Amino acid sequence: MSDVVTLERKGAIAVVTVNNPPVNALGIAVREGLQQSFKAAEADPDVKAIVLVCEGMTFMAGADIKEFGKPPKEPSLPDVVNGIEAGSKPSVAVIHGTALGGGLEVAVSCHYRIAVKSAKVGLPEVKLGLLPGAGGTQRLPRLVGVAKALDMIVSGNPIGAVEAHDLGVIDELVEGDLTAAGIAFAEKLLAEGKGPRRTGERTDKLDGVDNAAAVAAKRAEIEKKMPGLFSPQRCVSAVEAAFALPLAEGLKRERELFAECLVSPQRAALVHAFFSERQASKINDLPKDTPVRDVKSAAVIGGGTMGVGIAICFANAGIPVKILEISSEARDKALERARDTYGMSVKRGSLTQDALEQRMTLISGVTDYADLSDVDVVVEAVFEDMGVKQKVFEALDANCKPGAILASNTSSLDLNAIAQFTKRPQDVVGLHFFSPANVMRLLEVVRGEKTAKDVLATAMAIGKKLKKVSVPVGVCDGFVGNRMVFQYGRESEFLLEEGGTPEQIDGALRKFGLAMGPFAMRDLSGLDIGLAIRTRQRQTLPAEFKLPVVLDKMAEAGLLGQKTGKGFYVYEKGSRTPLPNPELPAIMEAASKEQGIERRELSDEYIIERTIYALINEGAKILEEGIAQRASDIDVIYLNGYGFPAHQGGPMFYADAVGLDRVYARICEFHEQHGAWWKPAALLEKLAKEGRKFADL
Ligand code: 3H9
Repeated sequence: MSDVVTLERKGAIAVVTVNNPPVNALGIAVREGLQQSFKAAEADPDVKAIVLVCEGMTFMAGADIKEFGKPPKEPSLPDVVNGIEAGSKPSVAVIHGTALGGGLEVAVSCHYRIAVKSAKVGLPEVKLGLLPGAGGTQRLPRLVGVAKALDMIVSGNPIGAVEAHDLGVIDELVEGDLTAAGIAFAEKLLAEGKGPRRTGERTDKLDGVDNAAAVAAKRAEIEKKMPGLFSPQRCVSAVEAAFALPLAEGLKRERELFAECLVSPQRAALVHAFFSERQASKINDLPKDTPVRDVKSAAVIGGGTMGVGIAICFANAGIPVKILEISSEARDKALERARDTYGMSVKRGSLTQDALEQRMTLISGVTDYADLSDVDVVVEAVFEDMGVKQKVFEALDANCKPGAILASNTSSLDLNAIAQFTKRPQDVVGLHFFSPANVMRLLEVVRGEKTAKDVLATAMAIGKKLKKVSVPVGVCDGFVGNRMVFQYGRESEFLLEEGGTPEQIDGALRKFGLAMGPFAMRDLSGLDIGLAIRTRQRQTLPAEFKLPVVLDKMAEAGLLGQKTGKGFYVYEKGSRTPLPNPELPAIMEAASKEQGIERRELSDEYIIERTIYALINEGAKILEEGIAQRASDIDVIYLNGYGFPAHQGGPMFYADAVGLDRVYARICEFHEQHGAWWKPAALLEKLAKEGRKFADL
């Protein structure tokens, strides 16, 4: 039939097979092939039923995302699915892997669905700034009811086949050969005299239910949890049409709303985020076939919060891990900490007690480096002090087997210097986890100047095993994420001295979409880290790099963040809700006075420029120096480690969207007004003057 879709007849059953690796996305060739195959099967008098099955790792994972933004090609997916549903012969979709987005829309346009138990189904379009645009918003509510359909479509989260079976999305759970299972199911339908059963014609799940109440509740939830997002409210409007309008009109309404989403800047940003994440794992000078070392066991040095979090990541991936501590008391405490951390997941209901016990069997505690002689990878997570790191790496060098990967979780120290403490710098790499390590998805994989290629490839593979988003970075102070955040933190403090308040600055950045503003974040992590950096900078930086003084004044007043109950905000006992700190205005005024600044009104737009442009300028310097491979890698780091809003695409994508000429011009003004920190990156200047974007690099 076509290269990617084939049609075969097995007795009275036509088998349509899609084979479009890697994920059977519904690009133009698949749409054409599907339409032609179903038409041919419909026209063949010897065919009595049709089975749709996919080759490879998954059922269709959705529309081909690469086609968005390009001129549309016929047949459209809505036309294909409407044609399948209208067919006069019963059709059966056989699902394995994931049936997502357009994939599920194809499946629900078939008259019956069977799936393997491990399969997942969902409509994740909202995560790409879209809504299901090929009938999903009209057909899913007819199968599962409006409330459940709204949950699935607005969250974008898939459900497992067993739940889908309970809900009536899947008719039967099967195992073994997929095509054989599909044929057997179709033959059973024929034997029982069952014909087409069109989802679009059903109304039983829509009738007699207060659908309007479900819609109102979802709208209120979106208003609260996702303000500023473009597509979720439109998802609701589309689902509303499923019960308010006849099918044909509902489908039309869905198309209109889909078209609005398709041209929204948020869609472009979210699709950028999707592809950037996948791109980040590809390293330019590392061939795909670079060998990877075996990693069957691990160790973590240091059983503090970070070390235990890292150990939990290994245990969650099924890799046995030893935690090394300096004493048996500290070792026992680390194991207790791991159990407590898992315990919280049990309390929340995300882990069973049995799973906790099973994972704890993978975590053991040791106090002697000799016990690490057999492990494949070690991650050091001790205090950030070069002297301490030296002792650890010398001990690892003396005790670990040849070929073991020696990783450091340092967030700011020189990895090349750390590697020199061993006689095998080629085996040393940075694995920079973000706190809490068992929760945060980001992993900066730091490549030292001597790190061997297979060690780097293995480090990236470890990240994947631990379900992290791994991004390779080079060695510099703070690597990519923290080096940029220093600039952002400093500028936000300057804004306090210039007239802003924590409430206003945090509020402006939250409106921009950040999960948390800089001051709420500072209070959470404690002011000491920022203070230590400031003190170091004061001793080492040339005089033209002015520094804010507000942190020092706060420390003098004992305002160190949540742990002291007071920081930029105050916190009532046992609460993490930030409340205005009445001591702060006087402190900020004193800081302004000391810096000779007259306080003034700041607009939200100005706050965004001063903080986000500081990130962008540093990001450009990082690119210039080759510390990050590509601008989109920086975006991935910010989206996954720093709460940057995905619908803004990351700082570098945002800069491209604003226009580099505009960003550059503003940075030049800041340079004039605020001095040395704002020296524009040469790369930014060059791109702005050439009318290019970071994405063009
Ligand atoms: C939609 O359907 C709209 C419709 O409602 C209406 C239309 C009118 N297209 O993630 P992986 C690539 S919107 C193109 O690493 P995994 C991916 O870039 C769509 N390419 O694998 C990567 O390429 P490369 C709704 C796609 O096993 C490779 O496949 N659907 C697509 O970790 C492997 O991907 C979704 O949003 C695509 N749709 O996870 C589902 N999907 O190797 C999006 C993947 O060159 N996809 N690629 O880097 C996923 O969630 C995951 O890819 C999946 C597999 C779970 C399927």
